[in-house]
Order: sequence, then C-alpha cells, then structure tokens
Amino acid sequence: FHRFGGSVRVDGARLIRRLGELGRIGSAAGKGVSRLAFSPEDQQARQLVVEYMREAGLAPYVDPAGNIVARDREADSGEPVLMLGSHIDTVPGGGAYDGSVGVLAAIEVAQTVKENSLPLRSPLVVTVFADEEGTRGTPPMWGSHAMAGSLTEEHLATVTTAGEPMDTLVASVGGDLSRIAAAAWPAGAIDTYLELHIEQGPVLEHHEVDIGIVEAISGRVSITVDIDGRAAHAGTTPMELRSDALVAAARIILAVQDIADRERLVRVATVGRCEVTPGTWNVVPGRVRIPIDLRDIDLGALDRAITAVRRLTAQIADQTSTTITATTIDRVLPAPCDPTLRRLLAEASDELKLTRIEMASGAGHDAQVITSIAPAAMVFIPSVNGISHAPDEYSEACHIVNGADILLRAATSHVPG
Ligand code: HGY
Ligand code: MN
Ligand code: MN
Ligand code: MN
Repeated sequence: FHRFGGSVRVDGARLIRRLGELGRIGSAAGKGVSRLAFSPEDQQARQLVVEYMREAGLAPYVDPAGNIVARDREADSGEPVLMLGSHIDTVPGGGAYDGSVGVLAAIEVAQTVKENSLPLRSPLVVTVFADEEGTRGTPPMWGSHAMAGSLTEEHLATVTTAGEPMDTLVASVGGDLSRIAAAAWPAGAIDTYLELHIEQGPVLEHHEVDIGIVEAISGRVSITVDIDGRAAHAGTTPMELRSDALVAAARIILAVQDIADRERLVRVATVGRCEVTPGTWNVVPGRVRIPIDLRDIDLGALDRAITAVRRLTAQIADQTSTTITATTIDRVLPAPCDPTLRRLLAEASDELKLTRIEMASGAGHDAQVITSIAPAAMVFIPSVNGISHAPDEYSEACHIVNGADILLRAATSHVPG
C-alpha cells in the first residue's frame, strides 16, 4: 500500500465536541440515550448529523429507505466508492457511543480530507443507516438491508409494537417505501466499506490493547413469537380451564435460555422483551409477544437453534393450550471481514503505533449486511467495563480519536495498480 498525507490527523476536539452534542439528543439524566429509530429524537439527531455533513463539504440526501447518504463531489463520477458508515439510532436507555462514534468519525474523516486536500482511495460516501437496532418491533438493520437489496417480504410487512407500518416510519424521515428498490446499490458500486464501532464488550480492555480488527461478525436471527391464549377473569377462571399466554411465554423464555446455556446449540440466545395483553393483574393474560435473539458465528448453529425454537414452541403450545406462531423476521448471516481491508486497517493501526488484536464481533453491525455487496471491514475501540446498550456505555476520547485516525489513514491509502 502506498500512503498519502500520512502525518495528517483528524481534528479530535471537533469529533469529541460533536459526539457530546449528538449524545445530548434523547438523553435523560441517569437513563442514558433513547433515540429509537424514526422517533422525534432520531429525527432531531439526523438533522444535526446532516448539518455536520454539510460542514464537512458533503452533499447529503435521504434514500428511499430513510438512510442518509452523503457524497463528496467526486463520488458522482460513477466510479466505485469508499463508503464509511454506521447508525445513530439507539436501544431504549442506550449510550451515546454505539453507532454515533462510527458516523461522526466518518464525517470527521471527510472533513479532514477536504481541509487538507488529501487524495482519497476512492470517492467518499458517508452513510447513516436507518433503524440499525430494530428495537420497535421492526427488523434490525433495515437501512443496510435496503442498501444491500436484501429486504424480504417479512421486513416490508413488519409493523412497530405500536402498530405503525414501515411506510409511515420511512416517510417520516423523507424515505419512500414505494421506491424502496432504488435504495439498493449494485455489486461493484462500493469498492470499500469501513466501519468504526465501539467494541461493546470487555475483550480489548481485558487484553489492554487500543484496537480490535474484526475478523468476522456473528450471525443473528430475530424471531417474533406470538402466543394466543384466552383472556379471562383471574378470580373466577379455574386453573384447569385457563389458556394463559404468559405462562406459555415464561416456559419459552426458559427453554430458549436452555438451548444456549445447557444444550449449547447456539452461542447466545436472549428474550429481551415481553408484551402482555391486556397486561393487568386481575386478568389471565390472553396474548403475549416476545422477541427471540439468537447469535452465532456458525450458520449451522443458527439453523439448529431455529429448529429447536420451532420444536419447543410447538411443545409448549400443546402443554399450555395456546396457539403459538414463531416468525423469523430477520436473519443476518455470519460475515467474515475482507482480508485485504483487514490488513489495510492493521497497517494503519501499526503506523499510528497502536496496539491491536484480531477478534470476532459478538454484536451485529450494518457492515455485516454490506458484506453481501462489497468488501467490508471493521475497527473496534475499547468500551469501558465492556458495557454497551446501557446508560453506562462509555469509550475514552483518545480511543475514539485513534479509531478515526485509522479510518483516515485507510481512506487515504490506495492499492497499487
Ligand atoms: O444488537 C446488536 O448487535 C446491534 O448493536 N444492533
Ligand atoms: Mn447497538
Ligand atoms: Mn451499533
Ligand atoms: Mn370486576
């Protein structure tokens, strides 16, 4: 690899200031940041990020899926582009770093390149993917799926837990579901996709290193389980005549834990929510919805876990006189990162005299969806105490700036020939 502008660094103070400004949107004292996709808070954050993009000399637009795509002038030439991206939506009560670090670092790279007239590897595009988290009952990684052309009928048909369909959500940020196919990028249009992200786990801190170069990203299956029992009076309905949806849900939750924890069919399995209808103390629960999240680096393990979920829901429906449907609403394959791009990131890290390890990502990322249309790789920086998806999520400024400098070096290097 040849390098250009090798000594130039990003403006770390500007990056950290913007992270502070963005992090205040949707934050409440002691409760972390809640910026659910397409919510008023998300929309306010998107506006701020669009301003930063303009300051960086980029030309942002909203694609039909609701992604914010910002190009530099050269990126209109039709040449394959270098894309840097991540997301700014959060889980409820999440942190200010998950996703935001990658987006703001990408914008910082664009601005540094422009201010120093650095030559780029390829024309630059910065993307803010819509609804990465999928925490409103919507499928995770909506925006990257749209860009990769991998949205399914299940994706398009989902509604939020509050009953809003995707077209309403997407329209609220300037997207247009009727033109969704136009959000897809053809293979070859992106020659390099890079994403900086906080680790969200304890591995880098444990190894006392600055940087993680991601080898592969865990696959993830998201299953929505709907349990229909019969709502009835809690005082008058004898136990043997009940069809209690929440009792069925409780059994499913324990069985799901078992398939990971005892049977070791899959690395991790989680039920993170339980919606009970009507949801009051003196009514036998008639209807329950729970999401099941399964993760593994091995596709076979995920398939075996899906089969196990189908089997256990059928058994429990039988035992509890309920009707249970399990719908796979999203399936993101385990994704290896591109070896050439991993080497590029590792070299940038070494040149900056940072310490590093190679590691797998347990969390899901837009990068893994993008691997289906482009070579992609990721850089991790440490999360203090390994905490993420929680109010105490934190990464140190020096690590964030290091990560941005790695992106800058990678973006301004090129492959000979
Ligand atoms: O849940 C995940 O792995 C990602 O942070 N959305
Ligand atoms: Mn997240
Ligand atoms: Mn994230
Ligand atoms: Mn009564």
